[in-house]
Amino acid sequence: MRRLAVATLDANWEHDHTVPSRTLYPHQWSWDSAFIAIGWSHVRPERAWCELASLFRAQWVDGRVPHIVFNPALRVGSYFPGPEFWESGLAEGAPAAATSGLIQPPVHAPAAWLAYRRCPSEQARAALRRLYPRLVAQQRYLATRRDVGGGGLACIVHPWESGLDNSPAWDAPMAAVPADAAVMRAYRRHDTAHADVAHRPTDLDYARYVAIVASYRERRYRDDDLAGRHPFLVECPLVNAAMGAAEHALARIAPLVGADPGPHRERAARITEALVRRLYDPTTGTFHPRDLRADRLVPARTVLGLAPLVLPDLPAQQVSTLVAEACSPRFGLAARMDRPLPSHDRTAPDFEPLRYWRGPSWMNVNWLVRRGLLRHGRPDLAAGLRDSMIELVARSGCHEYFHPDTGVGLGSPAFGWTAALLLDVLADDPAG
Ligand code: 2M8
Repeated sequence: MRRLAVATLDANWEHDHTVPSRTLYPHQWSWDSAFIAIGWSHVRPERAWCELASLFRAQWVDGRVPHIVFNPALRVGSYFPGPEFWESGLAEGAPAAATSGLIQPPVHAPAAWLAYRRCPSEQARAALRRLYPRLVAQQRYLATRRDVGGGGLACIVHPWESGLDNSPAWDAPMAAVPADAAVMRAYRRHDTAHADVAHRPTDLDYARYVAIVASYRERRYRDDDLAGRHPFLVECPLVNAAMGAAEHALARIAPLVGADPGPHRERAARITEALVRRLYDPTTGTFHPRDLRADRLVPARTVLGLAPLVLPDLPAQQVSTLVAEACSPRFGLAARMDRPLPSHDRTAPDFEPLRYWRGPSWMNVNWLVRRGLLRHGRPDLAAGLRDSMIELVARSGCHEYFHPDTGVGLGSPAFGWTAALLLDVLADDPAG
């Protein structure tokens, strides 16, 4: 399995970064690169640092780390929406490279910390030193420019920013975005040429994705006047849990680079407090996204709600209700389990086992939940999850996502973060 994982990463390596998939996603993606760096740290640590460095070279002046960095060597049309759609070059503070204008969950600081822990060396420390101010700027961007709700959390302006593009969590806020599926006749989707249409977001989803980007692009991706104007403004539990976990990781990195860990610890505590205050629903016992435009919590119970488990300072009460939620028939976590957690509540009427983030199992969110379980003293459940993750890839290969019941591989068959995180769980460092 290790050989398969390394071969998958090697095949996706592209001079200074790793593509998520040669066919579906041939450029560099932000949170993919973070997960992939963790995988590289087990086999070729220099590539882990190169991966993170190439991504952060495309950081914007305001601190945002773009969710896609385009490879200029690829032909027009190799991905939709491509650089000609984003027009990042027209925005103030954008880098020389063509990028998107959106972010993804900030899982990079923990990735850098893990890469260092897996293979500490002078070169690794020097790489951390270069990365640290950029990681701090990334956090500052999220905590200031994106605190549209004013409650101490970052808000996402597009479902793509969550990484869980068509999660049922976005159905209610997306329904308010005016769009007509016919808009997509003007564009050519690239994904459906490489993956089954029934396993991907719909044309109506895409019409809305395009409309939301158009609204942000029109103002050159400025964040100063989002409230009241932008069609999608949501506080996501995963993005904010990642932001809190990043402060914890920065507190561990700081002493290594001669910086003060204190402010990171303080910010981490404030983020955890804000998450519980704004996104936790005591009646469901889980976290929900907050739709800022409608000013309410989105009722869907998706795997996003379990993400705050990654916070080491999550209060015991929330830890215990999240573990209960994960162990319920909705997600099926157990010390002995057949399949990893699905991306959506199995018992919900809108659970779709084949359609992308509406049901299938994904390695990265399972990996995050596993780390949370280890943090919070549940090695029994973490072991069950680990076994199920390994078994899934052993049977089906390094697919992008998997049928949550049969384990059949879906999407790209040679997917970067599946390979990378497989390497990490195989190495099994419970101290993380
Ligand atoms: C998927 O998202 C992209 C848009 O960013 C797409 O559907 O084309 C998501 O699964 C996202 O989480 C992931 O980072 C990206 C590349 O793997 O693909």
